[in-house]
This record gives sequence, C-alpha cells and structure tokens, in this order.
Amino acid sequence: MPALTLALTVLSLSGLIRAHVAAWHPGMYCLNGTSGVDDPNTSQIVTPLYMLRKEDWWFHHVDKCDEFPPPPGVFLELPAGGTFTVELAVNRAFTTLSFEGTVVGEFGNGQDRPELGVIGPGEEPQCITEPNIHTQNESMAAGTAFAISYVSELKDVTPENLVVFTVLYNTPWKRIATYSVPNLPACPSDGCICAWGWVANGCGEPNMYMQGFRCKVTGPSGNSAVETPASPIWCEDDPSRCMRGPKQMVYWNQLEGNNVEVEGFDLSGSPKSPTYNAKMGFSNGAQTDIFGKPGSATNSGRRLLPPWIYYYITALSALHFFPDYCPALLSS
Ligand SMILES: [Cu+2]
Repeated sequence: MPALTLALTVLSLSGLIRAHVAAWHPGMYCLNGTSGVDDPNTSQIVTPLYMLRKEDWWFHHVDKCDEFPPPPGVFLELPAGGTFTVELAVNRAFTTLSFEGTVVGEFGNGQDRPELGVIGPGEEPQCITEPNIHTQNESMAAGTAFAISYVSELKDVTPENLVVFTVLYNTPWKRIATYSVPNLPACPSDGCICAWGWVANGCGEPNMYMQGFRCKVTGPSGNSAVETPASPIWCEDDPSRCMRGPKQMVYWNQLEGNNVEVEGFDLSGSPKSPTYNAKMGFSNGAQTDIFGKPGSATNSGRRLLPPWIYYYITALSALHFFPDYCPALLSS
C-alpha cells in the first residue's frame, strides 16, 4: 500500500511524537498547512499555542494558518438542532481527508489501541503520550468546544462576538467526535466563522488550541440571535458561581489576551486548568443558554420571497390599520 508507506515515512521523519490534536474537516483553515498545495501529511494546525502574543495565537496566526481558508463554497455545516462530526487527529494523514481514509484508526494517530486508558487493579493512571491527547483515560479528557461568530470574514471576529455553542466532554479521546448544535439562527449569505478550542489539562505543557473554520447553519434555523458572550469563570469549587448565558472561548496561558486566570489546584489535586467542562460552567452538548429574545435574529437567510415584497406587505397592512394617513389611496 504505497499511500500507507508514504504516510509512515513522512510522519516518522517529521517527529510525530511531539504532535498534538486538531479538528479536521474540509471547512477548516489550514487543511493543507500553509503550503498552498494539497498536503495529505500536514500537521501544521496541530501545533499548540503557548505564551504567545494575541495577534499570534488568535486563530493560529503564529504560522499564518488563518490566511489559508477553505476553498470558496466549502463550509463546516451546522444543522440547527442536529449534530455534526469532525475528526480529532494528530495529522491529516490519519483522517478520511487523506489517502482515501486508508490510514485511519479508532484513535487520531491511525491506531486502534484498545488498551489505552485501561489499568489493572492498584495501578495509577499514566499519561497517554501516543497519541498526545493530554490525558490518562477517557474520563479525564479535558473537553473541547466549537464557537461561532456571525461574521463572514475572519478579520471581523473578536472575542466579544465569538460564542461557544457546543461542548463535548471527555474529548479529545477517539478520532470521531460528534458535536450537538443548538437552534442557531441562519448565518449571513457568505457564511459564519467558527473556531474549535481545546485547553489541555495536565500531561505536558499547559497549552491551548484554537483553529478556524468557515461554517454555516443549515436546516430550519432559529429566530433568536446569539447574544454577546462574557468570559467564563472557574466554578468547580462552587457551582453556584458558574456563569450562565453565552460564554467566550477560553483564552489562557498566553502573553496577552487571556480572559481567564486561575491559580492553585482543582478538587482532584492537580494544577487548575480552565477547560471546556463543568469546572468552567460549560454544560455538555449544545449550549442552549446563548440566545436572546425570540425574533431577535436579523439574518433570515431563507426568505421565501424577495425582500421588497415584505416592505410592500408591511406598507399595505399599515394602510389597513391607519387608513387616515392615506385616505386618497384607499378610496381610489
Ligand atoms: Cu498538546
């Protein structure tokens, strides 16, 4: 199998052991790294973000991944009220996006590894390093999230308009990851910008991950706008402090632009890590507390008739209820 041989050769040369995890989908930025040509072996987007300046960590600008969008018309589709699936892997080679899916496994490093996370009686859980998923087992996996911004250009995304809309506890773990979508309103006609996030919890450098996607909401969408998010706060020790409502992504352990500070240890005795789970007030699954009033969404996105018809109908009904304003029209 030449593809497999090629993948293994290139991967062994490129120091796979140090790689971490990214979310792979055709709608992602940096699908080919920054090569500008099809690169089935890239792991560029997988590089963790740690102690960087804001302009560098924001959407993985440190290596210009934010400058390589998906091809026109390719989106991560988010079915309102449904689910979508991405592949969490250490290299594109180990996803169905490369080599016709011939090098994929249960885990994101191309292997099945049924023994991972399994320990015998009396043994302490050990950090899993291959794949480098920063955990000892599934139950200790930190959690990952997707956020959405109702703008169509990445340059218009800010921490204040990028809202976490789904969280998947106990990931990254295996390759396949399926996230739930709340009843999001439709995107502008050119789509939305989404981001995947992960804050590692132990087992190595306490880094974070942020990568971009072009995305759009599909199917019958909601009519409530997503509201302005606030910074999430640590609340493991006092769930009554957990912030309800729309939350920003977690920006942590960078030189600037952090929106979360933690110190000390969590209830399990490990150094606190502000991860996408209950410790930071994130519920599992679709985040249903991010919306404003019904009818507040401005992007209808799927009008049945051209816009001028709606103005015409509105004007006609105004005339009907307030005929005095235009008696001549009605009597003619
Ligand atoms: Cu890592």
